[in-house]
Amino acid sequence: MAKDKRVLDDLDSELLTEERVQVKRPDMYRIILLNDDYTPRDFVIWVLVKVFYKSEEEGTTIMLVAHTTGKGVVGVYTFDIARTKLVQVDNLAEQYEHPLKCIMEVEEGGEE
Ligand code: TYC
Repeated sequence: MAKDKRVLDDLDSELLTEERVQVKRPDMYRIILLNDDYTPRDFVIWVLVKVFYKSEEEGTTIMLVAHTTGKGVVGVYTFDIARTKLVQVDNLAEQYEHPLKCIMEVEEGGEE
């Protein structure tokens, strides 16, 4: 009897609640390169190589897509990385006095 009581006491002292942690992947952000009529093509490619670590070939393709369709997808990043890269593009564009612009949009489908 005394032994049974001890078993029950031990069970009581244990945490019997199951912890359920809801995990959700962070939202991701697409960076879009916008075309304009003034920024030199080579400058656009240079920015894509320097800021986004694209190869010359990838940079050229992305630049040409933006040039011909109005915009081109550069890549998908977490919020902080996307924000940082946008600021870097803005700073380079301002420094070299070109109107080059990128925007970021949320990528739907952050998974549960
Ligand atoms: N349209 C520009 C030109 O003809 C080149 C360019 C391409 C500019 C892509 C911006 O995102 C851009 N000089």
